[in-house]
Amino acid sequence: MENAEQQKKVIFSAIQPSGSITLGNYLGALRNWVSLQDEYRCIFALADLHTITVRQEPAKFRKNTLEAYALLLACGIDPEKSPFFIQSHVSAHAELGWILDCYTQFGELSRMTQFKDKSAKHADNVNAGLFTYPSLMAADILLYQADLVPVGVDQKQHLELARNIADRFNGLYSPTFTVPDPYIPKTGAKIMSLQDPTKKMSKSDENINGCVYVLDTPDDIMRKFRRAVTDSQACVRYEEGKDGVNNLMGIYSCVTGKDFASIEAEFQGKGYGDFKTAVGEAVIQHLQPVQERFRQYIADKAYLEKCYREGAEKAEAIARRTLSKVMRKIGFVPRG
Ligand code: ATP
Ligand code: LTN
Repeated sequence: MENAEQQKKVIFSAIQPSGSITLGNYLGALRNWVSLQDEYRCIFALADLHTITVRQEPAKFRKNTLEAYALLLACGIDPEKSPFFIQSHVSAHAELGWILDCYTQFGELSRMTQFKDKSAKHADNVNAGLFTYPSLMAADILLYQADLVPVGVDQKQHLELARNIADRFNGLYSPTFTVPDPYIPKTGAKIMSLQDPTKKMSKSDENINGCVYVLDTPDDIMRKFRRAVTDSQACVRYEEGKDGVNNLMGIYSCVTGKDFASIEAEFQGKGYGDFKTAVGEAVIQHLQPVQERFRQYIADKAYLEKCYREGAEKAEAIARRTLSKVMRKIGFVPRG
């Protein structure tokens, strides 16, 4: 039994508690995490150290973190199966993050599109952390010797950098890190904003109508879908250039399991009004049990604390082992 567990591949992933969790996070990432928990040895984290690369209001940051923790449990993360912790509770992340900064090139970081996007968006606070964010992300992954990292397609570039850093370190010293592969789901890989379907749905978007939150009320969800931007063709068909409709079809497909051909057949001869209402209803129905479980978890602070404390203890044991190995190879004097 123990051996079978050891032979499973390791999965690591994380999400930032930078705001309320969106339907994009849920369909693109969280739902997949849940389904991977039996087949793999999974470790999950809330990447709160990453979150402070954008200025946070302390009380709200704390609340977002606890809510995200409870919501992930509500989505089906099982802390008995998969250690689930808060990144700042395991200091090895910050330590290896610094070390890997010294093995990452300025030029590599300059090419990261998320840095370019976020620095344009927060032009008044283009801090060094925003720039070196991908080496901290590499540290998250490499500490656990992860084989696979499930992420949305927006994180692929960061993952490639993590692979390069791992390869470089292994080449300079000796094999130390497992070189991780991305694990990108086919459906739901990128859910777009309902207001600007050329941009991804993002929890830190200022336009809240573009973004459906997992904890939105049914009325809010319906209102946002009814207002979703489409086109002037009034025809439910998946086609290049129909970004708004394609996105709604993607969402509908994700929550109902129907493929695009059957969705097109279902709405043949119907207008966008009917289609948007159907998508809204399907999403509301899909999220309802998650919302119910969330209310139970968030009311039980003692249970939440027990879970994240135990998660950090389990994660720490693995992370320390990797960090010690790295430090020994570099030539740091052990404290003894
Ligand atoms: P922020 O707005 O703070 O950048 P975010 O909503 O983009 O946040 P992250 O915390 O960066 O979310 O991402 C968490 C996970 O959700 C990642 O695996 C990411 O790939 C995935 N994800 C984020 N947005 C989407 C989306 N619109 N569609 C599919 N997956 C997404
Ligand atoms: N950068 C990711 C969140 C994140 C992550 C990670 C994902 C931080 N550390 C490690 C996978 C593995 C994001 O913004 N989506």
